[in-house]
Amino acid sequence: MLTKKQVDAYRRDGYVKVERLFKPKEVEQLRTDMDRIIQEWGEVSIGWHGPWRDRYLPENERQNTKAVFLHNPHFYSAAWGQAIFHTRMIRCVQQLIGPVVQWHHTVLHAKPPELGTPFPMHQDHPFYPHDGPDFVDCLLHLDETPLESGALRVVPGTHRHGPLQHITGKETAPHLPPDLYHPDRTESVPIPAEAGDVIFFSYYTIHWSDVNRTGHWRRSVRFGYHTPQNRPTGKDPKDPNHNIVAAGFYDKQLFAAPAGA
Ligand SMILES: O=C(O)CCC(=O)C(=O)O
Repeated sequence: MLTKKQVDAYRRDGYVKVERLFKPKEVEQLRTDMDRIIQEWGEVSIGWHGPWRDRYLPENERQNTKAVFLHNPHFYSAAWGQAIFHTRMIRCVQQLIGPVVQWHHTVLHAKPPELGTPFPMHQDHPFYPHDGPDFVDCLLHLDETPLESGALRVVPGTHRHGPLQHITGKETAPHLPPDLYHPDRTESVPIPAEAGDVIFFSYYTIHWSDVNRTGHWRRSVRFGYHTPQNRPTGKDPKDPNHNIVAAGFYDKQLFAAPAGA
């Protein structure tokens, strides 16, 4: 459960961290399974492509970063399937967006040791645009995540701006124009975390993270949840993808209701 203070902080700042929401035993199981998933199914890449790299990394590091990204860990592990319905996490989401909650995605973002990839400033909205504000990203930390490991950083209050124009295209991951939004000019708050901590943030909240410069993995898994009224932009709402109801009941009235109703 979130306290009133935590709910208020989310509404004001667009994010809130809940410490040890996943108990050590739960984290242990998820970590063990994730190790195996990475070993058997994971592929190392440099991370997100795009011109932003020239503005965030020194020349000798620009194309040498490392990342393991992996969608749908529940394709491989029941523990990760059950995590979609993790009672304490879902209760928090309900407090933030309401009683009926749809799961949208689960994705691993792992930064390997030494040069684990950074992420440029962005909102998550352009990655999975929906037509309303009630979309919460939940970043579960599997490892101790000090600042030097590339912890998440957020720009408080930016969720209130709604969707912003991003640089997009075939050659790049969506990111905010560095001339307008860049760590050198845009103040952000770092959120170091422990294993089991979850950071809840709006998909409108501007965030980024730096290189992992430690000798340890920094693995975090993002779960996305939204209200059924918050529909994917440009898609048929009857599209069967991503419609797992994680809390409550999706009744016909909600289907007819517009976003934000
Ligand atoms: O894991 C991170 O540090 C950032 C990930 C991110 O940008 C995201 O989840 O959208």
